[in-house]
Amino acid sequence: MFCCCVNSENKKKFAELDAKLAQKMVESWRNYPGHRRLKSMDSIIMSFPKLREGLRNIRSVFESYDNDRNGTIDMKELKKCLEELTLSLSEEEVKGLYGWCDVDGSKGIQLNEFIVLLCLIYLLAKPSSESNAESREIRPKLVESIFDPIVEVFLFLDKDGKGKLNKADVIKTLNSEDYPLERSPSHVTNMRFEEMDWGRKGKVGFREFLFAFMSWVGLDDADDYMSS
Ligand SMILES: [Ca+2]
Ligand SMILES: [Ca+2]
Repeated sequence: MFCCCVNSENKKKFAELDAKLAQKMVESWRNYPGHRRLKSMDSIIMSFPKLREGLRNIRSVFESYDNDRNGTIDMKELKKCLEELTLSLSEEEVKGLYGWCDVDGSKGIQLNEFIVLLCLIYLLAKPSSESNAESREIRPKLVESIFDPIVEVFLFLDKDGKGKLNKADVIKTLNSEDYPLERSPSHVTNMRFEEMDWGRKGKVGFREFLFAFMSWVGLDDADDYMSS
């Protein structure tokens, strides 16, 4: 019984975090102009090698916190990491983030989950507009240069700026170009969307998008993950 309560409590916590993130995307869509410069999927795909390289660079950060070198970040290692990023989060918040990003339930944060975790912390700590509040910076150079372009891709696909991707818009955008991952008809773009749409709700938030995106750009670990 107790266990069920904890789970539903967690679910509520994750839903709150997802809502916060969606709100952040709505604000970014309005306040940051970067995504309006993107014209087509083609131009986005041209940037995949650079993005893949950037994401790979996070591996060294990951390894520096994986003290026992077992390939996953456990709760203790994560706390150390957050401390060094000078993020003062409560025990509850750390647990929330940990569970929110440990999506495969493997009781540990693997590299791709760690990338998502860093990105979500970066986004949620980022001020809503240029003029707004002071920013809590997380290794700004490394992190910004990697995550900002990925956020722009999400915002490009989010045609109505509501903070979630809807299926019709994504499929339309992917189909309107030569989709170079596979030049195939709509069932492929359907599949691409379904890779992201875990809850089969026809709407995809940034967290789900980011997991799928790492696999699209060809990040090594992400592929194992998506096919497992
Ligand atoms: Ca470890
Ligand atoms: Ca995991």
